[in-house]
Amino acid sequence: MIAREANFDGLVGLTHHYAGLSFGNEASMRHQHQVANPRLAAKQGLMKMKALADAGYLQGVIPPHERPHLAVLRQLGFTGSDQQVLAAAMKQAPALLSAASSASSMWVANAATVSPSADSADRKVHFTVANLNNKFHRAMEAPGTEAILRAIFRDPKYFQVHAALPQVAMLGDEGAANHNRFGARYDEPGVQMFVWGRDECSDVAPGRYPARQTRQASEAVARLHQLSDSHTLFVQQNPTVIDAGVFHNDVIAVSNQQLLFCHQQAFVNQPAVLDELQRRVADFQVIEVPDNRVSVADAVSTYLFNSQLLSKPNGKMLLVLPEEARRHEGVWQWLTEMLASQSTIDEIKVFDLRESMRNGGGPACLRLRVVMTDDELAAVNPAVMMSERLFASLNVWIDKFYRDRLTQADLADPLLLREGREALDELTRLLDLGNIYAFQQ
Ligand code: SUG
Repeated sequence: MIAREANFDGLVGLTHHYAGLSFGNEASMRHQHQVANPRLAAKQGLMKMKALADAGYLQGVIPPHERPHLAVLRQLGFTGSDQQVLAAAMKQAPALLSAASSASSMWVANAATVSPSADSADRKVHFTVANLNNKFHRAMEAPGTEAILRAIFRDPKYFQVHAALPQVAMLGDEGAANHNRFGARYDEPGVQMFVWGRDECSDVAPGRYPARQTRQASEAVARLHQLSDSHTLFVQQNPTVIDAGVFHNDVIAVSNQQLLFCHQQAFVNQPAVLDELQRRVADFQVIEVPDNRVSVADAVSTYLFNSQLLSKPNGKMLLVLPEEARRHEGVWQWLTEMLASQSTIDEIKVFDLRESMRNGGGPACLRLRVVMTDDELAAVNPAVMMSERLFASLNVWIDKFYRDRLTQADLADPLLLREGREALDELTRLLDLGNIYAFQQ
C-alpha cells in the first residue's frame, strides 16, 4: 500500500515570549527579555502550513498546550487562587513563571519520535512522547503532548502512542529532532538513524553546553517501536558542534528518503557513518556542506540545515528554509550553486519565521513528520488537517485572541490567563479534540 509523509506543525501558543530558558540554544539566550509578538508568531507558522498544503503536501496542525501551567506552579509551592499563584510566582520567581508559561510546545519536532508501520514488527505507527528532560520548561510538555497525540492519532488499530520515558537525565529524549529515517520508498522498511549526544556509560560529552539526547533513550525508543536491529543505527553527534550551539541534531542535518543533507562536522567519525549508510540504504546520497563554505557558526545562525526536505512528484526534492538563510550571503551563494548543480534538490521555498527563530526554532523544529498509509491517514482526526476552511478559521481565531506584544512582565496578567482559556476552549472545538486541557476537566 502506498504511504506518504504528512507534516504536523505546532500552532504557536498565546504566551509566546522570549525568556532565555534554553542554555545551549544561542538564539534563546541572545533574545531573552525582548518583546515578542504572539499573533505574528502564530500567523508566520500558519502561513508556512498553508503554503505547503497549497503546494500539495499533507499538512496537519498540532494545538498549543495550556499555559501558564498552574498545576506545575502549585507543585512548586505557590498557593491560593489562580491569580494569587501567578502574582506570587511573578514576585518570587519570575523565571519559573516564564518556564511555566513558555509556548515551547510549538516546536513539535521535539514532541515525539515517530516510526512508520513499515518499520515496526506489529505494523503500527509508533509514537514515543519525548520527555525533554534537559529543560524544565520543556519537560512539563510531556503529559500534554501525550493527550494531544492521542486526540489526533486516536485509532489503536493503527497508532500506538507511548508515554514519555522516565524523567531522569540518563534517559533524556528530545524526540524526532535527533532522528532520521532513510529509504527509497516511504512504504518499505526504512533505516532509522538515532543521533545521541551523551552516553551514560562513558564520559564522551560536550564540555560547554549540555547534550540533551542520550544513547540510552534512543535505544529505549527503538525497542518500544519494535524496530529490527538490521534497520537501526545509533550515531553520536559531534560534541564540538553541540558546544557551538547545535543543541539538536536537526540544527546540523536533515534527511528525506535516500538523501542526507548535512554539515561536514555533524557526526563523530562522519566518514564511517556515511559508509554505513551507503551500505544499508539503497541509492543513498549525501549533500555534505564543507566547513570552508558554511561554518558551524553560520549554520547555527542561519538554520540552513533546520530545513524541511520534501519529496516532489517529479522525483526531486524541495528545501524549505528560513528567511535568515536567504539573508546570509555565503549561505545563499552555496544554495544557489547547489541548485544549479542538478542536485536532487531542485526547488527552494523561503519562509519568514522570525518570531520562532529568535527562540531557536526553524522550519524543521515546527513540524512533526508522520509517514502513513492511506488507511492510517484515513484514521487521523480529519479536523486537524489543513484546508482552506481551517486556514480561514484559524486566522479569525488568532485575530480574536492573540496579543501582538508580550514580555515576561505580562505573564501574571489574569486577563492573559482568561484569554488563553477561552481561546483553547474554542480551538478544541475547531479541531475536534475533545476536552484535552486541564481547565476543561
Ligand atoms: O528547546 N527553544 C527551544 C527550541 C527548540 C527547537 N527545536 C528543534 N531544534 N527541533 C528549545 O531550546 C526557548 C524558549 C525561551 O527561551 O523562551 C526554547 O525553548
